[in-house]
Amino acid sequence: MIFMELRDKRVLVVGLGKSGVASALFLKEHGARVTISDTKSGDELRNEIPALLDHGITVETGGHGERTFRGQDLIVVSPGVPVDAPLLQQARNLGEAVIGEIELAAQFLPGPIVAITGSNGKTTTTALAGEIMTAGGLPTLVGGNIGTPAISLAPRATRDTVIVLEVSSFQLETIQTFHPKIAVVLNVTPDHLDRHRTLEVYVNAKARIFENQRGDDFAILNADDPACVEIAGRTKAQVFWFSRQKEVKEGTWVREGNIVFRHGTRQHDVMLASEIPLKGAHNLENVLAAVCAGALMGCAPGKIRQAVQNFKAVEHRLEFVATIRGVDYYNDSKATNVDATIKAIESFPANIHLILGGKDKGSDYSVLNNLLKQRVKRVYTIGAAGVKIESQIKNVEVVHAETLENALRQANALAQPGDVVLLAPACASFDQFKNYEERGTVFKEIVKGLT
Ligand code: UMA
Repeated sequence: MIFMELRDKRVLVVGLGKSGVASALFLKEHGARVTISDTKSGDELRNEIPALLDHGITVETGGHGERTFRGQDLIVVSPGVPVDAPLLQQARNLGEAVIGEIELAAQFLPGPIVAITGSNGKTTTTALAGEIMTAGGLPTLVGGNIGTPAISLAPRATRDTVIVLEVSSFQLETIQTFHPKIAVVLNVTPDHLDRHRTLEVYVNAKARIFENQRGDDFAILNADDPACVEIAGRTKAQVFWFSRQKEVKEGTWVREGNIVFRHGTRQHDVMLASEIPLKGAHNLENVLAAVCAGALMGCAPGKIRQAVQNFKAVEHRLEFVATIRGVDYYNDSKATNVDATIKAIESFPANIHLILGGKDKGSDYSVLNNLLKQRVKRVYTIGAAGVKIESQIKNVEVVHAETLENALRQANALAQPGDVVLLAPACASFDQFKNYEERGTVFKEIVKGLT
């Protein structure tokens, strides 16, 4: 924790979404002279602007003015803003400090941080780790990419508060001092290539989670994921592993159906893997990671077990919605990349009606082809990526549905009892929806209307 001095500092916040609004209000509260700037029009942001103006924050909409970026002591960027944006480069050249919202938060969070990243599973693991810490008797706050900006936790955090944060590659690109006591990397598979350009840049961004770790910290990594094995050497922290498939030296694994935790000579059974109330092998990995984090924070095995048993699936993550005329409907709107879609498909043995599409992120959809052949009856494409997906997938019948509503209407007409209708779109939502939450909510509303 650093507690940078903010009083009377000129600070520009870029992006007026969740992170920007929370940052601007926090900075203002600490005496800074705050401007917030967004490319969206004032009309699009009409719900957010009044509260900012009421707090004496200057608001710029409809684009980022070059002059707005000049003469600032600090610029705080939202995760959705590309780090190499020319105006940010220019500001850096002029000696202005440019940090992300998560870095700002890190400077005002006095307690231990448990940071969780990965291409997939981080929301579930973050929520579960939060529940485990709480059950273990630790005062805990949960936030970050999961939806509650980390900076909004700062006013409630004391030295004793464990901060469990989901962190994305976007957020890690703009850290400086961010220093997790425990850094968890669940897996690294291609995602966000539209922004990061290459897999290497993306992996490097993820690995920055270790950047400020020391020998008395912990890193928890997936022993079954080759990219995790490759980056393990980049942390100075003590490395713990989790594995679905093999015994690990230190960390968590499954032995004869039992989840086991080992640290040095200490080893204990935590719970049966069959007690996990979540679908899919990937969720076993998420549980192993969260259990390991909880055990390293000193939570008792009995409390960890209780927290896992009581855990409810996160909304929009392989969420069961309804059974209609014998057909099960699942909402995995959070499956915003191809790997997440693979995991969603693997959670059902066969007879899947799969809704794919949205805003493409430079992904290769042909890697789905084997699974489509084995498990999927029909694909329904939606959104801007529809045509690209149709050109890359094969071995399966495809319906060009354009909209979620049309996809669901057609799936409802074609599905037989015992089939599964699954929204796991492998794409971002921003072409047709505000975010993946809205896409998932719309899916659920339409499904409820089918009954
Ligand atoms: N904007 C600009 N200039 C730009 C780019 C964007 O002004 O050059 C503006 C947009 O017009 C918009 C605002 O910035 O008004 C949006 O900012 P943002 O995209 O950073 O979104 P926030 O609402 O602040 O939400 C962010 C995360 N969004 C992204 O990383 C894209 C949320 O993660 C996170 O929950 C939230 O902060 C709180 O920490 C969402 C996400 O999609 C769930 N994350 C990606 C993922 O999980 O794959 C990384």
